[in-house]
Amino acid sequence: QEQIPGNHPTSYPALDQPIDELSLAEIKGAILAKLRLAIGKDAGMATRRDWYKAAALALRDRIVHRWLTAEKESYDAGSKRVYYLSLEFLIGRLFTDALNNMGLLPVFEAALGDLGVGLDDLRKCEPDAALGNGGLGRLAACFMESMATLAIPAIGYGIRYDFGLFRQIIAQGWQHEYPDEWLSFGNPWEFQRAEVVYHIHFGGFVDHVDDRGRDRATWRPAETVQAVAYDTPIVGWRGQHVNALRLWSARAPDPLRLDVFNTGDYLGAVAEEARAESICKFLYPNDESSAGRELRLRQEYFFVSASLQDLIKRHLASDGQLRNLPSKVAVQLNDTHPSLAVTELMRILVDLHNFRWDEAWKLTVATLSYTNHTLLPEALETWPVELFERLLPRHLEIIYRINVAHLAMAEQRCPGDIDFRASVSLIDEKSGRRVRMGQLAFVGSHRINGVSAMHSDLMKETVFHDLNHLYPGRITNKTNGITFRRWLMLANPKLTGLMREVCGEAVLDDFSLFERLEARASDNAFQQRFRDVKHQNKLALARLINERLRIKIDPSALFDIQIKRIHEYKRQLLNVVETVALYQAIKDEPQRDWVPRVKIFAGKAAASYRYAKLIIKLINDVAEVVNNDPVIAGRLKVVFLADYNVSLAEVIIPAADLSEQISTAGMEASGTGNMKLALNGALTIGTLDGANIEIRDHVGAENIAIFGMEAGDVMVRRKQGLDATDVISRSPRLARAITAIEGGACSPDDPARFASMGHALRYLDHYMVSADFDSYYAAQRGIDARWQVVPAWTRASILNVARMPWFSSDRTIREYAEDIWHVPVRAAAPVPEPSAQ
Ligand code: GL9
Repeated sequence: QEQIPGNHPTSYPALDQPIDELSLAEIKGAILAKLRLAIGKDAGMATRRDWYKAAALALRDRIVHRWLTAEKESYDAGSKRVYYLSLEFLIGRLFTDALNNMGLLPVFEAALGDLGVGLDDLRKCEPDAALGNGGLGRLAACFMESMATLAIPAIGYGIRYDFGLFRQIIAQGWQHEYPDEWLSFGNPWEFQRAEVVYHIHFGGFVDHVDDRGRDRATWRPAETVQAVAYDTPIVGWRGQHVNALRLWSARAPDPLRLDVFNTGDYLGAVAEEARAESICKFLYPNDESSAGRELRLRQEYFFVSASLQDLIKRHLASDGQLRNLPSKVAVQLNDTHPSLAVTELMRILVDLHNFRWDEAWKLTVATLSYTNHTLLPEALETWPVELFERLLPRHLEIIYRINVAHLAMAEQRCPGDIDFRASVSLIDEKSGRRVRMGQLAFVGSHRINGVSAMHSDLMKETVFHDLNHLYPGRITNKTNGITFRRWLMLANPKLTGLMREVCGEAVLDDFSLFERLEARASDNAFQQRFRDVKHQNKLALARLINERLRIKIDPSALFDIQIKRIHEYKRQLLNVVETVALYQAIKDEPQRDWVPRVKIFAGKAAASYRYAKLIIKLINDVAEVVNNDPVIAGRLKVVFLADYNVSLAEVIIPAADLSEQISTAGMEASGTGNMKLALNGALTIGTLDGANIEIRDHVGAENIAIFGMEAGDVMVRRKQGLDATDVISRSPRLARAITAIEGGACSPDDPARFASMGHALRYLDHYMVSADFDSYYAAQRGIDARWQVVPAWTRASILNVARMPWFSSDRTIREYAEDIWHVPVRAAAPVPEPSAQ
């Protein structure tokens, strides 16, 4: 693979070098100057939030220099650039992330300490940027960090939502949603680019004229909205390279109709502005199901059009030739949400730059690539043709024209096969006429990737079977990864410290050195220190749980963690049914030496997903019963932590002993929480689904607990029907747990509350909760047994950490760079000098 020749230093100072007085004084001065000059306060008057902002701005200054240098270098070199289009970026907090990557964490901590403020207190003043729903958005954030680390010139494009993912409040066990006002105290990271504005059009009609035998289309839109750029710098590890995350905000070209205002119609005067701004008002809280709303389609076109206009302008300014686009530009479509890029790029090339259709098509396909993140049919977006026509008339024409050529190919490939043509068509004719965004993205991309080995295989076998036949070789796999800087170094500094000691300082730059842990996995003294670290992390989580919920948990109990969006296929319900069964078993034999366990749940349900919200209520109702039963005596506790987000994950994950990855096989495309938990030493209990399979292959089958049906079994069983009467009649334990739940044992205030759930478990077991129960229960008891053999458990935990380096998003991004984008990446970071001490 090509490497960027670099003026990067050949070695870096160790992070634990003593802080020199000069830089300490400089940083203190910088923070105080920001406090006075940018915030307008004295140290005496400043609130904690003021201090946070002053420190963030002082840090930002230091990042900006590197940013501008990196920009200039890549322009001067004429480097190819990656544009990552994503409707979601689940960033979380940036302050310590940026400090750590800049190598400035120790000096800022010392400087703030001298100024009388604690870094950790300031850190908590930063609101999470929650511009994403879950795994898909968090992946985009990890990728941005890895692209910067690997010095790939890249821009992330998305929407600057005024309100991120809703804030979750649990009241009487039920989820309630409130707006997430993350911008209400300003955002020190972003730069508004008031001069970077594009016009985005909607509606109207299309004029066609014949220009010497060539059709010329002119779109006459009815409505125009402006997109304004806001840039956030994303700094890579060791601070050598910085990329921009460019988020678009919407506004009306004419923000106030003065004539209308002067008639006294104050609302009417700002109506246009309100309509425009609604586009970036808020992130749809949908989880793998399309919102199906006009506003969502407007959001998609808005950000796609602004981003493509921006990158074309940039390309023209530096290269001048649109026919070179694919050699200078790679556009990655994160799911189907930016699929309109296919049609928008065609429109720009054909309508605005007079390209011939066929040439434009070649350029488009060579420039775009598409990542699929799920096979759930309800998540593959489709839009009614009628809506499309009303909002984007020219784009619909372009889709029809693409489809003509595409269907002709299909006919050539499988002559006379109507079903084949219907299945690959960009238009679904079955359920009303609808535009299929997955098909559109597939046809318009040179590479289509899945996010784990199994998922990519299933793509070829199921949803994209026929398209794969028509365009063989386009589908490729890129197993997801996570950034270790955030999910190990920052979230778990104690474990990181231990690893630096055992694997050497260079481990921070070269994760393959994790393997040095292997030799120590059975070493008693090392095991003890490893357990001490976990214990400290568990104490911190126990404190948080006590503060938030007034539930006291035993830090030496097994912390059993399921944190992710609440969804039937993720099977939180399987975990709860097992909890009830275990509760009943303890009640039967209270004198036995049960392994103390704390079941910790966190996650949000889509606001409109009633069944998922009922599952949350069930978890909380079960918690109420179990936690207050004197017979249990604290040996089983159930905790639901509200408002799960990136920052909460950073506290929970380092404290986990057991990681629940128990989706119905074939349904979780990859998962990334599974990687974060294993990296922090949790053992996985999981199905053979998504990246769990590759985790097993890396950590070794003896260091993970696999249970349940495989994807093939699930398909077979589903064909036979969803009735679970057979498995329930064979499992008295399951029967008893279901009977308790449906009969109101956990909901005495409303005994019928979970009757519908009992019915589903018995007769509509689509997610195989009942079918997998016995296998899961047995695997859990196996975990209990292993937990009691402390050295063996610790060894397995250490080996999980040691064998996770492959799951770094740096590895994933290298693969994208090599196989899809064709851009050079920086060599593995050089090994740091030994510490001065
Ligand atoms: C998801 C998949 O469901 C996950 O298995 C996968 O790890 C991530 C990232 O590739 O993508 N697809 C998807 O729509 N979501 C995913 O998490 N949902 C959310 O982000 C809410």
